[in-house]
Amino acid sequence: MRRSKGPLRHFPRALNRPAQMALLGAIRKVIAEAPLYTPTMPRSGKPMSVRMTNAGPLGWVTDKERGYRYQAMHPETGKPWPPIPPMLLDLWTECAGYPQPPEACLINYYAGAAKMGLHQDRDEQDFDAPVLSVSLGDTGIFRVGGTARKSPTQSYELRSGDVFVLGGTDRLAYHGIDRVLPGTSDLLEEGGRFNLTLRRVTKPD
Ligand code: MD3
Ligand code: FE
Repeated sequence: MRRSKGPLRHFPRALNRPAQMALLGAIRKVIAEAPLYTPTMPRSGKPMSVRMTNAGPLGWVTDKERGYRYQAMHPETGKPWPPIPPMLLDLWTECAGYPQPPEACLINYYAGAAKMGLHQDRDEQDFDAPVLSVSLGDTGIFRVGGTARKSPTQSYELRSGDVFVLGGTDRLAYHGIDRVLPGTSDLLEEGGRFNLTLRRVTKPD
């Protein structure tokens, strides 16, 4: 059994269908300005199977030469990231329990066999702030462990409209997406899964 030192909170179907459709519309507008791109791993240059973009003052990016980092510009267009959709800022206010607004919204898109290996999110300066995740589209099999790579893990199905908040010591838990179950949602006409994560990056002073 995994021991959660918490708080890790799952809000199944926090967003109803109309809210999911509205959020999807907002995300499509972000992607029209800041297209999904294929990130590459530091040093190896191996492409990730997940495509990404961001909204907000800062965005998480990675490439072979400069590795994992936050930056204000899209790596391919050189333009600033579009603003975080107001719906997501409202969701943060309701669910995150953190006084400052998020600075980054990472948008992950999983098509086909895309997955994300077990990792920790530690490119932020502020680990006191939680990470808030929203899933849209096909169900993702999410695995979360402890703060050591070898800790036992627990799996959750992240369905369309689910909100997950990771705070406290779980903020540094290893986690990943084993796979996405095709045909489990009709929200996206093209199929696949979007995951949006809202994050603080800098330490508030
Ligand atoms: C647990 N994304 O973008 S979201 C990521 O579904 C990422 O795309 C996954 O892991 C996805 O870094 C999982 C749920 C999540 C997000 C952040 C976390 C779980 C987390 C941070 C710490 C611990
Ligand atoms: Fe992560």
